[in-house]
Amino acid sequence: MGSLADAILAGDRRAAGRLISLAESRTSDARDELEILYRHGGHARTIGVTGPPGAGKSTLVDGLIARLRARGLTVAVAAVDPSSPYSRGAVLGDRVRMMRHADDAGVLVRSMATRGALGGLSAATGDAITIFDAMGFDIVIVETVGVGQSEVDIVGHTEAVLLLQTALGGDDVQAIKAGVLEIADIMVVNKKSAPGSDRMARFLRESLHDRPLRPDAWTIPVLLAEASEETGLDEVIDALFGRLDHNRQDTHMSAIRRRQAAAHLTALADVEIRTLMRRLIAGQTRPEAWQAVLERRSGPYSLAARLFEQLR
Ligand SMILES: Nc1nc2c(ncn2[C@@H]2O[C@H](COP(=O)(O)OP(=O)(O)OP(=O)(O)O)[C@@H](O)[C@H]2O)c(=O)[nH]1
Ligand SMILES: [Mg+2]
Repeated sequence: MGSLADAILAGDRRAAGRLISLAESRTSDARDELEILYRHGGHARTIGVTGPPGAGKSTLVDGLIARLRARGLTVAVAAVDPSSPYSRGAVLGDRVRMMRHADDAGVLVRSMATRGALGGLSAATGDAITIFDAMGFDIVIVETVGVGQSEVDIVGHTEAVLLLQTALGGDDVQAIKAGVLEIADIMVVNKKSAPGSDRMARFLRESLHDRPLRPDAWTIPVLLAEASEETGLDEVIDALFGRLDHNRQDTHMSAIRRRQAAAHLTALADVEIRTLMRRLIAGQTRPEAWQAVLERRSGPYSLAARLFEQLR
């Protein structure tokens, strides 16, 4: 034990990739290594980038990498791939686009698998952050499609969340998932040359204005960008650093650290409980219990309750 962790601490990228794969399949081997690495971390600044499919998240992240590198900062990216075959091309596109950083030792991009683990994606994302942080990357970016609660869980691991929107596709504020809106620290209307972008930005600003002041007294900036043309990216970087500086005020930081730790802990515990439950269900060898459900003499409700009692 500890050999993978040692290699990773020495900067071995292949070892990092191996441990992420182990973490994704949630083998217990990963746990001890991650535990070691976690104790070496706590220095990386973490950024979440979320938004609807095709909003330009990867394009924006690519532009951010270049600017962060220009400031002398090292950057690791965990990109959560959508599992639907429909998005496969875009995912490949991610890799191609980010290839321009492929020879840069200060940049590491890793796709996170969405298949396989039992709802373990959020846990694995937290693990990837643990690994990149231990390797000494200054900035860790998590890219994930913002379509549901699981994505909100994923960005919960980060301390600054950038929400990308576009005026395309008829999206409007009402269509933006409330949970994602809750967690956004910076909003960017991307593809700003598209018709309706200004209206969209105004709409966002107005609805944010009507909301109560956040406990951390942070005012959410709404920016416009054209990621593919690299326009508006300096403003996005400034806003991001503004947010990170704001977080440095210790009262905010401790709340954020607690939220991040809670997100990771919840994700890990979720996986453990699910795995245990599946094992219990698979090992439910009393055929009469199944038979009763199949013949509708009893329901899955009482059976589930009984299994849960066993779990307790
Ligand atoms: N016109 C225009 N196109 C853009 C802009 N940003 C990205 N695109 C294009 O939009 C498409 C999707 O961009 P991606 O960066 O892959 O978007 P994404 O949000 O990462 O997509 P998923 O990860 O699949 O959800 C690509 O064809 C980009 O070239 C922009 O600012 N303007
Ligand atoms: Mg993408």
